[in-house]
Amino acid sequence: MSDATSSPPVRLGAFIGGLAVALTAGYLIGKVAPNDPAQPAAHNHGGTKTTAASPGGGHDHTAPAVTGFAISQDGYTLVPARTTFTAGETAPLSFTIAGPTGKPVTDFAVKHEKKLHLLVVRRDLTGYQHIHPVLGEAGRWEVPLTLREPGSYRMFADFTTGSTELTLGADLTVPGVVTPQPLPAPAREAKPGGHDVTYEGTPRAGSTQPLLFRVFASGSPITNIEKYLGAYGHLIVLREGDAGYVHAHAETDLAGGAIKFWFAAPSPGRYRAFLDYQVGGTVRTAEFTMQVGPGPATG
Ligand SMILES: [Cu+2]
Repeated sequence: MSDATSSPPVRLGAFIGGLAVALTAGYLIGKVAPNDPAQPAAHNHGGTKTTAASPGGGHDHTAPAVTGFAISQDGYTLVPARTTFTAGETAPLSFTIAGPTGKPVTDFAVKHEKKLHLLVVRRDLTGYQHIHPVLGEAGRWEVPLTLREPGSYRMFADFTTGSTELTLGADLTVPGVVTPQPLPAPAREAKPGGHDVTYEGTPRAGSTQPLLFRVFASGSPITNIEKYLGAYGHLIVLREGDAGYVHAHAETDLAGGAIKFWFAAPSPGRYRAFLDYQVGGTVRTAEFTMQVGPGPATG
């Protein structure tokens, strides 16, 4: 995952020190509500949502709301059983979601075929994992987790209970010598597992734009993309610098063989986009660095 090609190793202490600066400077992990007129609000995985109010679901072209990725929000608290892991060793990641009464939540709604979606990524946006813990006794979630490289990671638990849709986040730490990776240069092609994946479209800040992803093998388009978790693709976009993110979903149907999303970035800058898709029963993740420009001029 992390071949040290460009950055000198630093001690974890220094790495975390830099993060502490970021924290005091107003660290925010946000989810962005895709401002997508074509998508039902139920597809929106953005931050806190109730079914009654969906500020990101309008037709306006104002900047999409960025909701914070807190460990506790709106009465719900993410409670990890452990947050320190050993590099390269598989260990259980276990946690509960404490509800407003303090007791673990047990009544989760199924969204995209799962009661909870868990994302883990190192803060330099490497080591992305999209995994699905199992709900056990008394509201305890558990999943085997392997963090291959030392560093500071972020876990995001994305769930719905009652009418509240939330994503709570917590830090995970892998002690050791950290080799932070620079964000790769923006590119429109990725090569996950023998495929070539390209995208068309121009992401913009505060403006919903279509993105079309096409999958090729040996130069030929792959047209038998399969549904994975109820959609032809799942797109998570993390912002460089604070890992603020969007979880968009594909349109119901393929668009001329392409996986189509509607995407609105919260601000100009660079992002890392992770496209999960399935072909032949195998889920692959195509990763792209996207350069997001300012939205259209408004008069
Ligand atoms: Cu998921």
